[in-house]
Amino acid sequence: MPGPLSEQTLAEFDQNGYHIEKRLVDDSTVREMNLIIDNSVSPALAPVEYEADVHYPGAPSSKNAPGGQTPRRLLNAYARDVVFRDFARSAPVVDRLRQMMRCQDVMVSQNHHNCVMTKYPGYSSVTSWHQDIRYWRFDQPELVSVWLALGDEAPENGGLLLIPGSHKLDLPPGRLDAALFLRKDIPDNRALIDGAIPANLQAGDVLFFHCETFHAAGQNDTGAVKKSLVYTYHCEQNRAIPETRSANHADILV
Ligand SMILES: O=C(O)CCC(=O)C(=O)O
Repeated sequence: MPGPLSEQTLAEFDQNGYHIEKRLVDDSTVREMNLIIDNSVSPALAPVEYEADVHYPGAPSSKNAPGGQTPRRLLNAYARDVVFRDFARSAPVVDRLRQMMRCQDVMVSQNHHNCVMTKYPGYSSVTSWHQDIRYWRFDQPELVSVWLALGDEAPENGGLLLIPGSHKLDLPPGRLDAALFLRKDIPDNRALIDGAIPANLQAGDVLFFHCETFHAAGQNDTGAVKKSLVYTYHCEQNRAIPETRSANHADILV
């Protein structure tokens, strides 16, 4: 098992708002997860969010349009299979989160992410620049997402792009549009976006990123489906605001 993160890696995580850990998950687990996902998409096993549901640029206009049945997220990953649960609560993941969030008791949310993200050739959409905290409601905006690549991820197949250090920005509301995406018509935003880097990942790599780190992703222009398992975590003391979507299902102590 890999050892703890060094002080230098932790300082880089604090500074950049993300950290990539190469090969944190072994090949046989990646294969098992891919098999389960491949058996869950045709027909898509509910609960599912479709590309047509997100209304992002490039998404099919409705579920009846060509490509309208293309899955975007297989929801409730934690409940789908023990292999997904075991990853979510595995020591290499949880120990790193304890270090990054500086607390002993870490919880995984069943309300946010907790899904397998799929990106299909032909019908995938563009996710514009955003912070994941935009729809979440917690006492503190201190959550970390864990993104496990189940195959290669790069800009060509819609892999994530990140803006290093952007979790520390305090942007005035006018820099964001009505849906809380970075407005591209603002020169300062364009300068920010110019500083983005691709999170090039291979199967088994894990990206940890802060909930205020701006990120985006394009369409999948390759011939193969991209699949990633994603969870979001917070410290036990940082609670979801009651009656919000963040508090819909119980968080799980890992
Ligand atoms: O895979 C993508 O298009 C980006 C997903 C994402 O950033 C999100 O769901 O918050």
